[in-house]
Amino acid sequence: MLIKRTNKWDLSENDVTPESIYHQRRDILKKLGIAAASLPLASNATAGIFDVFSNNDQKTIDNRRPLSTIKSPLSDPNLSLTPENKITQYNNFYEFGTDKSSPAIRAENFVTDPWQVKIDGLVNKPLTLNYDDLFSLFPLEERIYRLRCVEAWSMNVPWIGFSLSDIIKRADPTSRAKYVAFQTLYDPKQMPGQASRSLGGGIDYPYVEGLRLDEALHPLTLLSVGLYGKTLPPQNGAPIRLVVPWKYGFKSIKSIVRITLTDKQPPTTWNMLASDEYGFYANVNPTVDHPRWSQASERFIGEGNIFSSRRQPTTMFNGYADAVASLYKGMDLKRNY
Ligand SMILES: Nc1nc2c(c(=O)[nH]1)N[C@H]1C(S)=C(S)[C@@H](COP(=O)(O)O)O[C@H]1N2
Ligand SMILES: [Mo]
Repeated sequence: MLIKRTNKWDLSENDVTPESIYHQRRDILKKLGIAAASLPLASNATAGIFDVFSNNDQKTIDNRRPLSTIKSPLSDPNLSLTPENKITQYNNFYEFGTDKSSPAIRAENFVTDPWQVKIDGLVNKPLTLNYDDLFSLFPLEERIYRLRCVEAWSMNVPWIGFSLSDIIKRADPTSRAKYVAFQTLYDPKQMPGQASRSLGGGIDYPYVEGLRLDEALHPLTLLSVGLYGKTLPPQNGAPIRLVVPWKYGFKSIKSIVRITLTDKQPPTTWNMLASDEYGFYANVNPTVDHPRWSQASERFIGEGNIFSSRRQPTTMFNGYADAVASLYKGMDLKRNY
């Protein structure tokens, strides 16, 4: 490829794919009667054929726009990135079905513009952001973070966004504000999982999440509007989603329409569904197992086939202990899981 490499992710898929998979792909193409050389390997047109997570070849419409970003000291440039096609095709977004491959397919036509996010509750200056505000109100930073799902898999993602604290400060919380509640869009016409209990995993929608105010104001807590240099695909929570890198992935609520400052700990979706398995805090902690599986290690989703992804130890607060451990000083982290 003659593309100038300005970023890690400008590597062609060729470069990040082990030889064996590469040849396997050529074989599949041959069987299908497609000349390998005639197709760009990383294009959407071929993605379905090679999708190791699903066995259909439906395309997702890519309306993603490039975003320009500034560097952030909170980004970890040493993390090896999970390939973009895995971040965008192996998802948890139950509003679009419970299979990992469902969101990319079912969210294909999800409308994210126009969009509104309300910031209300215990604030002196309630505000409403429109779609364009999400990309223009604050400088967009790139933050390469670890993402650890409670299901014991992990990815490294180059998110784009701004600190949640920027928006909270603008709304000017009153002294009574102690927590922040988040809500995903409720639109069963667009989100089939909200219209069907079986498709949506039995969750009572809208999906809701919450943080303590000091967690919400921590600079690492990100509102993300993009990844891999472009706006978010719908399956990753377009147009705006939360990212709290030291907590299990389910805290990182997608497609947010409302952020409410409150004086009480807000109800959270997975905690309501199974409170003995999913707590309010949900801090990544290798010493506190899920009742049904160990949290001591995780399957890192990197290059290559998902089933041969390597296992690695899980670290306290997902590797962010130096930055966030002080938030939980004196707390029993086994009880407050
Ligand atoms: N609204 C909503 N937000 C959600 C979820 C969901 O089902 N609905 N799943 C969560 C879970 S369990 C994880 S691991 C992450 C996955 O984010 P990703 O698909 O961008 O990797 O989103 C979280 N946010
Ligand atoms: Mo998750």
